[in-house]
Amino acid sequence: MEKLIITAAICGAEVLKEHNPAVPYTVEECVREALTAYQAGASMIHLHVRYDDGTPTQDKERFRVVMEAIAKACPGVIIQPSTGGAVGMTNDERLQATELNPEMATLDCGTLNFGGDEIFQNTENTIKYFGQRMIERGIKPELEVFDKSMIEMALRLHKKGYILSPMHFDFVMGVNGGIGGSLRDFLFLRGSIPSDATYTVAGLGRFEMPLAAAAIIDGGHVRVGFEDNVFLSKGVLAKSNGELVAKVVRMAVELGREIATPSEARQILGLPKRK
Ligand code: KMH
Ligand code: ZN
Repeated sequence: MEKLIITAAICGAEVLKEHNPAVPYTVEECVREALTAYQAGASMIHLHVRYDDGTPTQDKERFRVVMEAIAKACPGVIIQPSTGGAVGMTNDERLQATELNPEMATLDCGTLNFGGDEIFQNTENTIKYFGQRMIERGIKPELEVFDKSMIEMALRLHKKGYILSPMHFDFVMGVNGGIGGSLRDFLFLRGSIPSDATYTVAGLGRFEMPLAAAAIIDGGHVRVGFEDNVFLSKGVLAKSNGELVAKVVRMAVELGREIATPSEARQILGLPKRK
């Protein structure tokens, strides 16, 4: 079985210090959180950026500063900026980090009810536009799917040439408005992707660790972090993203799955070698 790629989604756009005081907003806090995750075994950082007051932004310069600082602190780590941003942002606002030519970026594959009156909008044309941009710039998309229908969309746009093989999916499970977080739902998604595709699973809240266990056993990969879950166990806040990564590492070790280094993760995902 391939080694396990652990992604840390350290920050998100919605989670606040009110939910967990360790949620990072400033550049220094982002570096601190990325470093705890990297030292614990994460080979990839899924990154949103915020202004110092916690307001989400997709500002290119903010991304540049945070990405450079994380790259310096965590040599070799794969940095995967979000093109999802936050609800209500325009496409071009969301795409700014692609101008920095990251190795990877997220590509959200459908529209989602996001609670209350909020809609996370990704029309077919938006997905095509983002896919085309990533092909032009040699960025490997992580295909964020919040439901089975979004896998169908990704496969359709793959056939039309907007997404290249081998595809890499992120099953984001248990989001209000998306698919649930049960093992049955996981198997449904997992059985719906092409045989040459890779996947990671990001379970929201209480679904995070059970779905991590399922992916570890299945040969998939795992995403954890404050974007998805702020608790280490029921009622116990994680002190850092690193604590969540360390828990996944312990589970993987117990289940006999080795952890991928960043360069091994690049190989598994078919990314070009970097230092
Ligand atoms: N913050 C959500 C609206 C992504 O990073 O691509 C979108 C999101 C997905 O987090
Ligand atoms: Zn995200």
